[in-house]
Amino acid sequence: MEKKELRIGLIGYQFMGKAHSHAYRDIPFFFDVEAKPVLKVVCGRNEEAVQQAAEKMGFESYETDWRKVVERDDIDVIDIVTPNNTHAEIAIAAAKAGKHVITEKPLAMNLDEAQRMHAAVTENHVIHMVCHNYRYVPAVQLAKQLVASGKLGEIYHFRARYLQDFIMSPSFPLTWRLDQKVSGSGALGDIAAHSLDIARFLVGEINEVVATAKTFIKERPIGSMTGGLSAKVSEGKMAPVTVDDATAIIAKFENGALGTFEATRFAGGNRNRNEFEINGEHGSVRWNMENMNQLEVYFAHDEEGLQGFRTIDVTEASHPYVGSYWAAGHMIGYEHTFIHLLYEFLQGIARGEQPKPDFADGLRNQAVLTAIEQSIQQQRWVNVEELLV
Ligand code: SOE
Repeated sequence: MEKKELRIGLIGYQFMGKAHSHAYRDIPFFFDVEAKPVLKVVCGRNEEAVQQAAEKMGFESYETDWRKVVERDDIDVIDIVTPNNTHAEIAIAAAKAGKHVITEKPLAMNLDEAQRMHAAVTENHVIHMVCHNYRYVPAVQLAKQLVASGKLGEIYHFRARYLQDFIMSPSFPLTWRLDQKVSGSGALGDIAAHSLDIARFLVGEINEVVATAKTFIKERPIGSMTGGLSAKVSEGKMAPVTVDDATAIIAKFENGALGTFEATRFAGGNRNRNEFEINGEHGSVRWNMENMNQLEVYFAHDEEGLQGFRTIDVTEASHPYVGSYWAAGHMIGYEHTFIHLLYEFLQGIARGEQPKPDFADGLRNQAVLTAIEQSIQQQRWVNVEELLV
């Protein structure tokens, strides 16, 4: 039987555009997906650049105005990989046009936008997702299985550090990622948001936070991103940095666990060290993105004298997702996290079932981010629930 097709309209084409379009191309190759993605149209404001991107990434056509993509009858899915200040307007228009919608993280710039986005997708009965791709690392999924099965018992600690260093040089320009009006926040929304999503996924809801933040370099030359995490200076003019370079958070979970989070772009030598450790009553797990196919586990009931952390290579056919690729011991990488997440998105659309993380998760994550921002400004503990009433 001919498979149903899902025609994709991708808004944006840089770092995340590459990750998403590559994933759509690989999904039918590795997974038995029930609806086949068709790369229909990619959109960007620079016509020459978007035309080149369309050719390279394999899209049938391109547009320079996202509204035209949303209006097109031959599009089923709007995939938003543009800077954060554009997510709300595009996602709400897409939902109103009856398109399924996925957006890069964080969902929105603030709680008001997140609430309006969540209302739009639910009122219009479309499938929605936020691209917190690290949930879809097989080792993180295995950690979830261990926590959910009760093997770790009651969870006491969730400890996360997301460490990067790409903006440490004072000559790294002021791009959209350092401009509050476009990004909403710095290390907080960009990388702590991932750790918070993993914390919610593995441990449960966070209901209270206290935090502090630092901006180490207060002004930079104006510039723009050039792909990946590279950027170029566009004018000699300096402008103030309006976001956090680093944020440190203490959190209380609803189930009694205690969380600590550090997110920084000033951790020299750490290119993308996204890591967490969970300590429970009967054991612990720890994971680090720079070694993403391994999960370290400790079980308190192991024989005395032989206790300690041991490392599981998460490459066995029985492990989540990996059986679809290669024989055990043959590693997968960063791009596969997008393949798994977007596979779940397409399956969700094909089956009419809402996959996770969705806009409800994005909204809750946004409430935690807002609570953290308030805590930083007001130097006090902030309750997350109170922001949502
Ligand atoms: C930059 O900090 C960045 O590209 C983030 O925006 C991504 O979400 C993260 O996965 C990698 O780093």
